[in-house]
Amino acid sequence: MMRRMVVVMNLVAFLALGGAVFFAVSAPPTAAADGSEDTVGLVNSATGEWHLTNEQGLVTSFFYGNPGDVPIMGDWDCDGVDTPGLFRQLDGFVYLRNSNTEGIADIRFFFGNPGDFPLAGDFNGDGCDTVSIYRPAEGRFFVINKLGENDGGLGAAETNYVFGNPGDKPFVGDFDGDEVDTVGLHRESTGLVYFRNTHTEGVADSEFIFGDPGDRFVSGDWNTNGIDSPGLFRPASTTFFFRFTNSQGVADSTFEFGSADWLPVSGSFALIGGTTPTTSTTTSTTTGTPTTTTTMTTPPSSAIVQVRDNSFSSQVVTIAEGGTVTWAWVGINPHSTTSGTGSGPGGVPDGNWDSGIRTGGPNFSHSATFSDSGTYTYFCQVHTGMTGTVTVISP
Ligand SMILES: [Ca+2]
Ligand SMILES: [Ca+2]
Ligand SMILES: [Ca+2]
Ligand SMILES: [Ca+2]
Repeated sequence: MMRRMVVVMNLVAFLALGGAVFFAVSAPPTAAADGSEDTVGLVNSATGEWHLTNEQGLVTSFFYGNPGDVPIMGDWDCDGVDTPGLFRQLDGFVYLRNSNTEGIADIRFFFGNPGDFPLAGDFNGDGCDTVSIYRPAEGRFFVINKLGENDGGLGAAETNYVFGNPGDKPFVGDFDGDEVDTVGLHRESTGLVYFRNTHTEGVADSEFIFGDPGDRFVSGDWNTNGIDSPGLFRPASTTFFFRFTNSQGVADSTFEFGSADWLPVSGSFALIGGTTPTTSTTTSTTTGTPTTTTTMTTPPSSAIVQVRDNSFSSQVVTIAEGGTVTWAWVGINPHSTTSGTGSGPGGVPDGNWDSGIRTGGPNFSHSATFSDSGTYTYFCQVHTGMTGTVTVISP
């Protein structure tokens, strides 16, 4: 999708020579912690309605929770899919669900005090997200690496430390790509973003300005390089702004969606299909002028597919006619991306593209440009069952 365009620009420069060619990338791609692109969602906390987007920009909606609950997203059951959680600030109760569907909580427990702010993340890098809290009155984070159960209390935090200034809004992400989530803070009054890369007390490891006063912050891996970076939901224009690096600068991509009073969430939701996003009639928080706009989605001009041990991720990508797909080797085993049917040694190449069998971990990429619309299947010549599809759409 659009969010991927900038990261492949340096790769695309190689492709200007034309066709499917081999090249070593100068900066090796890194596997995302959960192996897929993060997307955003919006929660109407007045009604408990969730609206989650997928990598094609389509929206899935369902109800979960009660009015006023604070929404979070995390991978509570360690299957790589982020699903809803709610924190009821009145009593410190946590309600987690393991699927992106309507239904009751799968996990319930309490943690923290009334007024605490919930945080979801993988704070110890074990592949499972847990719920921790930020206590604004003390500027203190309380981190715990397990979930509670059966309406019980969770006990004391494993780590706690002071970071940041009172009034700033906390967020969670893996800002250095070590697969451990740490915390940051966003100052809504100035757009200051600052974070730490360890769960220890100290000054910010990085700080920069992104966004305008009043923007609502989310973090995520928008370009699947394994590093989380800022996103913002701007209520006045119901638009998300994404930056792909943790540095000062303008947005690398935008996405218009939702309603001004909704709260942003982010994650890897594994949703297929959905409806075209729309923005609803809203009263701008800055001018009071009602505005109505509708957003059309268009296919992206490029996509990156991770070549993993042993799968292509995402297995199905959609791009616009004339676009480019880049396969980035992140696994250790030898693999190929070979157009054709079947898979493994029994696969039948059709000659559209073939990387050949390559080893070398994250030092390899192979790209192909698609000038005609259609559905293209491909496979790994080594591993039976390792297949993928590229769908090319006329703009
Ligand atoms: Ca999950
Ligand atoms: Ca964890
Ligand atoms: Ca980290
Ligand atoms: Ca990233």
